[in-house]
Amino acid sequence: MNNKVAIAFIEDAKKLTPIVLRGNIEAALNSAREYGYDLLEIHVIDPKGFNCNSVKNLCTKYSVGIAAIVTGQTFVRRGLYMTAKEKEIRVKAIEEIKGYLDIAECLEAKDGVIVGWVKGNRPEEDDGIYDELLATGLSKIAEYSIKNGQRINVEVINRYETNVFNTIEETMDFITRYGLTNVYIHADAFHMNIEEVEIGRSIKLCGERLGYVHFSDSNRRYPGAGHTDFKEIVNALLDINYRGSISLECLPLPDNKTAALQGIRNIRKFFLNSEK
Ligand code: LER
Ligand code: MN
Repeated sequence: MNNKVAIAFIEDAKKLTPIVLRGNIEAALNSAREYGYDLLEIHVIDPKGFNCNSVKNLCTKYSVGIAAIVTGQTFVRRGLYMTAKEKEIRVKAIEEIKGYLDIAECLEAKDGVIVGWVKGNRPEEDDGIYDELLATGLSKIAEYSIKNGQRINVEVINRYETNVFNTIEETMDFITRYGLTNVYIHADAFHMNIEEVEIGRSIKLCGERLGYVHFSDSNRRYPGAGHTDFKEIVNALLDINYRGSISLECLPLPDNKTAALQGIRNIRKFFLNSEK
């Protein structure tokens, strides 16, 4: 398997948030290494209070790199999003995302920054300006990301969590329509299972534009604990020569350690079986 394998981490979250590693970041880096992961994906709660240099030293100490920095908490905890009709909220959201990009630069994140829920939601009465707002916001942060040697990955999320793009095709169309550079697709096996007609075909549609991938099963447990056809997913990733990381973002069930260990074991197994 040529891809690095990452595991998601957050300091604290609700019990059923699909993130396995929680708590102290040093303990998380230690666990990531112990379980065999190459990289940590950090859901940073607040970029302002984040001590980048100390995390950098810990990454060296535990020989674990950083895959990506996730911006979702900007929306979840502070209600900021890029498509808000209030300019003040949009400006604050974009400033925060730049803070996440600075962290990604400092930690030399391999895959960049994730823009998921921070895209926000369209109001029922969409008067057509929301695509414009999103495109403007994305080009601002993409421009910033080029300067700091990072990239933007737009996560495609299912309809029950957001109404701004639910399929890969819609997201690809948007990126092409607005000519966005340094903006990549972030595919998540759980969301694809809900929204895509043919998962393999959708992955192939991304080609070089696929920047990042989350793995969890149909029930959002570790890959292999549900009925998602990972063979189809992995074959498509191999077909397009995907070089980004595979990141475990799943429920910590039946417990955190089992999810982490079974997750990486099955991810490696799926790739090994497809590469044969
Ligand atoms: C949300 O369901 C998700 O998949 C996360 O990666 C968003 O941060
Ligand atoms: Mn995800």
